Amino acid sequence: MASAPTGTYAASATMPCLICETQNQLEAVICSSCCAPMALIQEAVAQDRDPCIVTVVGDSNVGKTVYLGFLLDMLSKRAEDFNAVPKGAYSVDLQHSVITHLATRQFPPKTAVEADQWHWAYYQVARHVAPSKIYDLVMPDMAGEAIAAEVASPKTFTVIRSLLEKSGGAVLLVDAALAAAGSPQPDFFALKLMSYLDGILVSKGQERLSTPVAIVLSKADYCPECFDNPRGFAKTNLNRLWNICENRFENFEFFATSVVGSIGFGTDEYENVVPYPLHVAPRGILEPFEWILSIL
Ligand SMILES: Nc1nc2c(ncn2[C@@H]2O[C@H](COP(=O)(O)OP(=O)(O)O)[C@@H](O)[C@H]2O)c(=O)[nH]1
Ligand SMILES: [Mg+2]
Ligand SMILES: [Zn+2]
Repeated sequence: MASAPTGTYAASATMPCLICETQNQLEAVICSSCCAPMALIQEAVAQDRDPCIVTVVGDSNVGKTVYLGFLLDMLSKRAEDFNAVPKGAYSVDLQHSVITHLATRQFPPKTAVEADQWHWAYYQVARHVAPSKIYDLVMPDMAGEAIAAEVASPKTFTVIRSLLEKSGGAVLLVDAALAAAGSPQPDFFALKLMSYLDGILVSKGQERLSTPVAIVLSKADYCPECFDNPRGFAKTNLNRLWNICENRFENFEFFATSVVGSIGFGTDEYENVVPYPLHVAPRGILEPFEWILSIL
């Protein structure tokens, strides 16, 4: 009969999650509480710097996945004077999926609501002008439904709150095409999100909300006037959002973006009319991001 092991049964080593601070087993792949990949934490510990988290938020279907995929792709292709290195192959998955779909003239599929299915990306970004300053960027691609659920009743998706609490900056996507067509939905959703963000930042003890928030008017190819004057477009078509920004946020700016140059319409296998991107012509993708880094 084997003798009982003499070693101690000390709890095996744990590590706090970078996002929600829950203790996880060292060998865990994703955080048991918020589903952030534990590889993030290991990378961050190895860097010995506080990572800079930039969170992309917005309603379902505003274009978060497409925007984030393009942003990461442009950064890793050394756009402007950025130099970005993905840390871990999992970081490339989102970019890979978005670019591959658009190359075959399709938009990527809808992001799953479940947090354990989200793509997370961890990139180290430096600029040629100041190569010694390195930003560790953590950017998850979240589902709009999850963001809406959390904003409507906080603590439904705690990962979203933890992320925003830890974020150095946020990118809020607003569907400019819908707003230009007269729908109040983009304005109300953005207003709710900004007031949610306001609440989080206030509880962090910031009296003046200095966290930079870049408001990205997406799908601006449908309403090109956005590019000429994004602030003017927001004042006219997103007045509630404009007012809360002006009243509560010290650092906010509006940007117009679009990823496609032209769109065709066809039907899918269920006979639904769906848009097909005929050619890719990214505009205004890097500017919001550059602006956030200039404030951090
Ligand atoms: N016209 C136009 N449509 C876009 C653009 N980006 C996204 N879309 C449309 O918006 C839909 C949703 O995009 P997605 O990135 O999945 O949105 P998410 O739900 O916020 O992640 C896509 O399927 C496209 O139909 C763009 O730059 N221009
Ligand atoms: Mg998505
Ligand atoms: Zn966690």
